[in-house]
Amino acid sequence: MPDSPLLVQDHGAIRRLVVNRPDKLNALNLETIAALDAAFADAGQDAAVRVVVLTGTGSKAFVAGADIAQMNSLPAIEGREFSRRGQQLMRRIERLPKPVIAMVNGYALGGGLELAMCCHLRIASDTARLGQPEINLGLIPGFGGTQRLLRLAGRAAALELCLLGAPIDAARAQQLGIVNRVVSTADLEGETARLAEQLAQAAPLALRGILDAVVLGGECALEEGLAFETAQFGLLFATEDMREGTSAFLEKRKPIFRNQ
Ligand code: CO8
Repeated sequence: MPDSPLLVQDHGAIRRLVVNRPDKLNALNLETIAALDAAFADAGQDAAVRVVVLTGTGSKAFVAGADIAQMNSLPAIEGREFSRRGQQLMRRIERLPKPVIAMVNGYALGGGLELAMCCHLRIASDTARLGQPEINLGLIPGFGGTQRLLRLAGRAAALELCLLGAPIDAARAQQLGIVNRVVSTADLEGETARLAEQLAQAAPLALRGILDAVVLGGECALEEGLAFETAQFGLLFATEDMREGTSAFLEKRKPIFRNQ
């Protein structure tokens, strides 16, 4: 029986999804994209899951891109379908109602960087290298990279990475706002676990409100985004967790959030 292209591991309320094609530097073929799509759909619906951590097997790569060998053999019409399925997955991750952390443990290239950019937070090892090298293949980013890199790091950085195709190191990626934190390889698992644990203890409905307001609000005009934020803020007054959080502050104790 062949190894599964995706490993699913639960640690309490934290679900780890591990792309598992180390011989191909965790490149995304259609099977892996389908497995990720199903796994994120499941994580989104499972009330026991409060945070998702996405990473790749091994110490060399997060994901080194879409599978070039598979793309090379695809006829034009299927190339379009490949892009469509990839984009559907990226959008699902970005719109997940719970936080997703990309633990970037090595190369995040092409579709791999696009995958990391859909996640809500990115923590990288100091040896990671990130880039959009599609130009070297006669291609452009096809899983939303032109748009998300532009929004994350601005036009100059998006054009530099996509036009020149050269990868950058983790420190430069942090300077450009592409990754949130950079830590040593030895600390990557521990720091990611700490971050995930902090999010797992937070009020899930408020986390969801933030994700909705920032992700969806960021796609609107300011006036609409502000109206959306107000609506989300007001809705949280109907939650037990908001009463618990404010009461705990007043009673000088730690809140316990129950997702209600
Ligand atoms: N696809 C398929 N196989 C890959 C990929 C990939 N993206 N990356 C690495 N591999 C394979 C190699 O072919 C090799 O396999 P084998 O041992 O069978 O020859 C194995 O992984 C190990 O790789 P290397 O021997 O090349 O390892 P190195 O340490 O020498 O180099 C690099 C590491 C620099 C990461 C190098 O492997 C590399 O440049 N990889 C390609 C990176 C890349 O160009 N990524 C972008 C791909 S295009 C893309 O992602 C488009 C997304 C949008 C698609 C839209 C759908 C239409």
